[in-house]
Amino acid sequence: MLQGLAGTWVVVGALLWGCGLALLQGGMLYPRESRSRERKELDGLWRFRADFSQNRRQGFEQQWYRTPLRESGPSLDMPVPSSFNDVGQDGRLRSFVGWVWYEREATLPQRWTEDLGTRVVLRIGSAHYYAIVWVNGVHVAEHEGGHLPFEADVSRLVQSGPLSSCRITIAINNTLSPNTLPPGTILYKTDTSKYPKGYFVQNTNFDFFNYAGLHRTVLLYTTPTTYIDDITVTTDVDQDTGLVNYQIVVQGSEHFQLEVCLLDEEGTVVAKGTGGRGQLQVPSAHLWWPYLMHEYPAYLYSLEVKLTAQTAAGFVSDFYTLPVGIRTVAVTQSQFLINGKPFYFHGVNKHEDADIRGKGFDWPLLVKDFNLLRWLGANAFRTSHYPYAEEVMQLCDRYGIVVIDESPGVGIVLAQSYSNVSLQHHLEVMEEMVRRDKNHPSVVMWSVANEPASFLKPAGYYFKTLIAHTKALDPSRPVTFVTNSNYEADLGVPYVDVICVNSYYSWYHDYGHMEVIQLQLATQFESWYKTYQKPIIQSEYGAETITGFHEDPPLMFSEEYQKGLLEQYHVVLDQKRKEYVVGELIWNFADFMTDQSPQRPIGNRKGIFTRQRQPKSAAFLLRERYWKLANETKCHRSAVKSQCVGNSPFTF
Ligand code: BDP
Repeated sequence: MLQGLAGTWVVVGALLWGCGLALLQGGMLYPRESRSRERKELDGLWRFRADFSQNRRQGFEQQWYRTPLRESGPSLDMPVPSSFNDVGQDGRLRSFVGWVWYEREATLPQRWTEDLGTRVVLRIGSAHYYAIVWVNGVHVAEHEGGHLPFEADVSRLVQSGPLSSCRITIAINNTLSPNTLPPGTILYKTDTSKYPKGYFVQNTNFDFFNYAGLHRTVLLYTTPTTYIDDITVTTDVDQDTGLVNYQIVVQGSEHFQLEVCLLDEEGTVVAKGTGGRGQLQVPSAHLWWPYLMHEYPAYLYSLEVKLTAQTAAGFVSDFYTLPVGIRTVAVTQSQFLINGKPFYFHGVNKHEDADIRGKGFDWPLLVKDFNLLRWLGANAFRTSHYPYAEEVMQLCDRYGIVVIDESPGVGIVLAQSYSNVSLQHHLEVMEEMVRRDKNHPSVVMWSVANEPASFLKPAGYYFKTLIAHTKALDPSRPVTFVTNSNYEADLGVPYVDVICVNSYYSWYHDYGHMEVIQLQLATQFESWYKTYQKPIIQSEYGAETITGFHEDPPLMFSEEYQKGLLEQYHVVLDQKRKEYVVGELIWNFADFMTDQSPQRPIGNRKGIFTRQRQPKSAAFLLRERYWKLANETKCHRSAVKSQCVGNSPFTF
């Protein structure tokens, strides 16, 4: 349904029918258990060895994957998921660049190894950065990129003999190059009066520590050999009827039937369909609303898909259930609309980062973060600066936290990083990301990059191509990248749907002069808007703050300065949000680890929470603000003026 909005961009969910993932083969459904599917997580202790040899290639020269790792030398215990950098006491491992080797045995249920109608898949949630995988010494997969899952069908290997276990070896290299995402460079220091022979360092143009390892769950799961490979859902609303468009891809047979059922949260079937594509209609649909925008936010239906196929071995069935939120997203010249209502992003930028585990996935940390977000009254975050774990996205769906889903395109500042090789890789990464996250109602916009040198000549073609490709993959969502370039010089912004701008007034310049913030920020907004007439999000602003430092009058690094700086921004945001500013995301949710430098006192301290998730004074300031903003939205929606009194958080 094409809506006649006056704006620059209109949601066209139905067009997704025509969408084809041009370069990638196959789906990447989250591995869920069902009547036909089992999963076996391989989290826990793995054997580990870093290859400290001069060329870092000893593991390949000696073929460490051929025999158990313990046979080719000493190994360490390494937890998975976790970064390897911070768990040990060896400084060399913390800053290691090159190949590391992980290995573990998996014991397999008898049916998996004996039933030839079972397909066994090895899935790696994230291996940073380049990974090669062997099962029982046989190469099964290679993958480039540290933040997205990849898989290998290992059925043939585990079913080829009387096996009760298999040995999984994963070699991972965290070296970055000008063509990787994010980019980086290796610098050899050849002055032998200063550096030992062969000395090198890895340089990056991003501001977070290049943690590496197996950051997310590694697991084995099964499907029947004829199976549901991919599901794509887009939704729309017609009056009060919810429209759920689905498209299902099946692998393993050409002769099959598909039945789909949509269930509400009570488990009642509200719509049914058959076939590989179709539209389900849900009268009086419960829409998926963001947190604090509705009395019942984040309503999720369940799409149950049943596949039956006739194979040589008889009838097989496969079942997969996908959570579905019915909602629309649209952008006008000055608004961001969710379900046709103006949405104002009041939230944070995050990092996957914590003590000891680095970027390793951790349920307690995740639940704590979501509790903090909801305490804060945040309704949104950006996955700065790479795609986060799938479980994070699932919680966003569940709690109604709106997501700007960002690719690892951070630190694209070298001319070489605009080459065709880089662009091709970036296009593939967008495909992997859209393929993984396309069905999350919480994801309302894709961000293809953060703070690229978008003033460089090749940036125009690069971003035009990248954004067009992302829109072709998913015409149902707007696309952006986050800029810190000058509005007159930026060659990528003409192609975005929403302008996302980062600025650090009175932090990286005009140190200590908070009195200039209002003027500079107003000029920033007005210049961008006059040039493009597109909605604007203040996608980063903030100040470094060491918790417990107090100075009044405020001095830089004190809690008072962080609060004062934020308050200056808020004055202008409050004026401009009445016009075309549609969001504000603080930098950053929590303090996080970076490379060592004189500007980073054990990491970046711009968090409103410490790295251990304790609030600084600014967290209370933002909490008051976000709940007030939420109250306004609620009042706007329901026109219940009596609930708009005061600043205190309301509860539904
Ligand atoms: C911005 C970057 C972010 C940095 C932040 C900072 O987007 O990654 O951490 O600045 O300097 O430019 O704190």
